[in-house]
Amino acid sequence: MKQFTSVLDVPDVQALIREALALKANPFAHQHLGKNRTLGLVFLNPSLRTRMSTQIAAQQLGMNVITLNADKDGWALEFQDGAVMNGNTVEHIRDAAPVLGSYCDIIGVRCFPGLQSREMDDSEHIMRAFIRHTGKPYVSLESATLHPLQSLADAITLTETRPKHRPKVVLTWAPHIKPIPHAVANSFAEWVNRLDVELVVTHPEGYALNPKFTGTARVEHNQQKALEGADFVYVKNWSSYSEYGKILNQDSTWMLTQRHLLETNQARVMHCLPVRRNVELSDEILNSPASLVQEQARNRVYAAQAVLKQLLENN
Ligand code: AN0
Ligand code: CP
Repeated sequence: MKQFTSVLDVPDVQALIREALALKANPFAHQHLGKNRTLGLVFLNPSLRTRMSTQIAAQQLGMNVITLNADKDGWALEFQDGAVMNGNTVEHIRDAAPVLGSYCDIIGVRCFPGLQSREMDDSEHIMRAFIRHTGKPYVSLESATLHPLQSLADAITLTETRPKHRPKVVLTWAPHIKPIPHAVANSFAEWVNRLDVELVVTHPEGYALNPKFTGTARVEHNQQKALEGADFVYVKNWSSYSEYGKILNQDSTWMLTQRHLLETNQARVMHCLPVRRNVELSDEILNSPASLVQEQARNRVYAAQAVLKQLLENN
């Protein structure tokens, strides 16, 4: 593995999950691997979990870590080829990225979508520019369309808590006050489709995700019907994909509450965090044993560690 941008980069998903669980049991077993190697983390957007868990993961492998908050501390970057840079951008990615590549052995970048142009966001032009011009192994810290480290942590959490039968997993849209990227939902669907589970996606009309990522998942517009018999409910907001980046619906009946769980199979509830309490998900669920959100966040460390370990071993 030379890059980790999507489940498609992973040769064996089950082996990666097993690797993460082994690291969770013994996090300091490979401290020699990262000796004298540097991980550079570049954040074009905010982060709590991705920033800290990836740093801890790298340190547990013996790596050095440097973080650049490129949205605040770095020069404003230009990504357009041939741009006449007489505006607000100060440095071109063609100049900045090779510098990062010369300082670091592995590069991680967080680059949210602009949610203005679907074509631009779908092209992943920012991520692709970093990969191309740093020339180093790359780990996505959430790109315009996918958040694979989150999904790997979610797959680890599902594996740890999975019942004996083939579980039903429901990805449900929830309300939000801001236009939110599709990356977490796309990525969750893409990864869960690789596990031996039944995946159902539920959302109001107008919120269909890109089928490139949801694949064979069944779509059910009636949320209550979708939730029947669910073993896991993954709650997430996303903006419209067809009316790109727009908020079409803020119907608060879609907020997940205890009432929504009545017909489930005592479902465990998941969310990637940060969560808007009492907008996306009710306090009563988040404060109850049904919630898996802290387990998911903890597994971010071992997801990142398994990925970094493979990148160190193979490059
Ligand atoms: C981001 C998103 O949904 O992509 C980051 C989640 C990890 N969430 C928000 O912007 C609230
Ligand atoms: N879940 C997640 O990626 O959180 P952060 O945005 O805080 O990194």
